[in-house]
Amino acid sequence: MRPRRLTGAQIIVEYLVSQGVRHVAGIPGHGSWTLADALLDRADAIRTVQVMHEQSAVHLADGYYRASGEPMLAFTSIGPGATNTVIGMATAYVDSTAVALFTGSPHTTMRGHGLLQELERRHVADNPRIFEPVVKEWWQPSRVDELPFVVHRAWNAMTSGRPGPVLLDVPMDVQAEAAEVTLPDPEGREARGRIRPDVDGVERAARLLAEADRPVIVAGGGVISADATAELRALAERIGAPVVTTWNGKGAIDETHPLAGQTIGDTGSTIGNTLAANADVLLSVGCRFVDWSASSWRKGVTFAVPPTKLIQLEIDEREIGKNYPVEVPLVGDARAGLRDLLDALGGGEAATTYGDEIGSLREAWEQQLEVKSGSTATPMTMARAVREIQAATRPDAIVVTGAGLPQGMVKQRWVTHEPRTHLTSGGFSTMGFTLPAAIGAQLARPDAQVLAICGDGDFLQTMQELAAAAMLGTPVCTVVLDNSGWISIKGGQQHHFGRTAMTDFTRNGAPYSPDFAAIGRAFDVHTESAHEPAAVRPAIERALASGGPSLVHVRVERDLAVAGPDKTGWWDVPVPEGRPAHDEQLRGRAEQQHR
Ligand SMILES: Cc1ncc(C[n+]2csc(CCOP(=O)(O)OP(=O)(O)O)c2C)c(N)n1
Repeated sequence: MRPRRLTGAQIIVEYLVSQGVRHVAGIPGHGSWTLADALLDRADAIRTVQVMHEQSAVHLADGYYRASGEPMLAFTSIGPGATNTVIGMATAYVDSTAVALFTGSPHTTMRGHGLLQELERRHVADNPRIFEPVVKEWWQPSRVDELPFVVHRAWNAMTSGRPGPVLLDVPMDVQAEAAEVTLPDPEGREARGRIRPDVDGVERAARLLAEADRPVIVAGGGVISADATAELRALAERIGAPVVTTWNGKGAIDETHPLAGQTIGDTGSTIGNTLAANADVLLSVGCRFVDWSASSWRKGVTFAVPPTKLIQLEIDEREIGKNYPVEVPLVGDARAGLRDLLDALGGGEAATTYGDEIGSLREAWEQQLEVKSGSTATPMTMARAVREIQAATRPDAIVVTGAGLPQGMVKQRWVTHEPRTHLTSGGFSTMGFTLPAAIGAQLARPDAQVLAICGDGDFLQTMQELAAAAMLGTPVCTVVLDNSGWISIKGGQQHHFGRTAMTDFTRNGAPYSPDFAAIGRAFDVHTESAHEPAAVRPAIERALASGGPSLVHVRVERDLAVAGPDKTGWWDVPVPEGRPAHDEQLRGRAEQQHR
């Protein structure tokens, strides 16, 4: 490429264009005026999206990446705009999703002097250090001619190996100054190719799998981000192993496939937990074995490693052996590793001893689900609402959740058919994620039906993004499952402590909710209310048919006996003496795997 005279902001924007980035989202301020100005020049290639809170810009970019595998840029001004994004970056970091964040920074000539919105008492222009635990890498260039190097390093860091968010904190003068630079060609700078596990390990793993009576595959989010779902299914079919999934792994296999063992953990399925706990050989792919998926490592509830022998295929070597001892570590990319395992296994018949056990487990589980999902009561159960929402949508609809009962309910009861259609902040479980991430998913997949399934608490944290959806005309359907409170937290309190505090929304002793339908109308989006089971499906159908953004208000049952997903595993939360779950916690800990 020939040298060109470009400002710092132009270098960034031109690099985005060369990377094929089509959207940036954010809120400008004086700290990013130059970037906003440079974006104006490339409006032909990059669409700018205005959000109403910077947290949402990052969630939007995160949702875009989860839906498409393509990163985009979120941007803010200096100071408060930048710090507003920390929760979004933490969410992306914990779930290993690629998001690039640009923040404005004090002029290099003035930093440390206490510029408007500067954090400088411990170190000049100190904002990036707030982000240190939640970014893969961050840069604060001091000169414009550093930027060509910085942008390709940032892209490489974000997308290679285990993906994750990166931060570019760019001083205002560096954005504005110009230099004669040669833009890097992404072709020559990207870490292309896939890391393959070592051959010995692959052979040992293939032997173990071929000889297993009860092999189980546990698929995490790494399967989906590596686009390894075809290989996963082929391997499962080759060895006859059921596939169970973590929160972020949901979608790694069509949940109607005969080998789909569904989800695991405390709000998983009895199929998943029973199969995983009774495996003789477990192959994990791109999963971290966190407490929520592994029932706080209590032996025999979700996993029993050992005696189960674990083969751990994982791109990040630091995850190997972290939570369970491994029989065979396989450090590598999920897709490449699964292909290698398939090659090593060669042709042949599956020789497992499952018989019709998976089918029987599914039948029993479906009967259990029916109790809440088939309820005809009003107020309706959240389980019934989720069933009705699904009935109104296509099999490839994208569903987004962030926290609370809707997140667990969708994990447990939404039937996911395809990868990248179940998007959830699984690791950080972030209230406020749902709506902005759904807008991002819809931008990435304009033809898809995209549903943001929020609790009232989740929605109230970022509901202002109905304005973003309205301005964009993005046809996201926001469903507010309204139970007048933080009822997941209330349920946990009741279960563990035997009483509840601060979790109901009340006024004069009665449940309180804002008028969500009026909120929808106030933002001028298509609005529906559906408070009986039979009303939900037509309301969602009308909302989706409206062709624009919509809000569907659904009042759901608050009674804890039926409000949430079924508890299928175990979760360790410290409980003080004298509270009901205290002894159970101690017993659980005694049985817990020592890691
Ligand atoms: C940002 C953030 N704050 C607090 C929490 C803790 N938390 C988890 S779920 C939840 C309540 C969710 O309420 P809502 O969205 O109304 O769903 P519900 O469980 O009531 O159905 C809270 C407070 C969180 N996950 N994220």
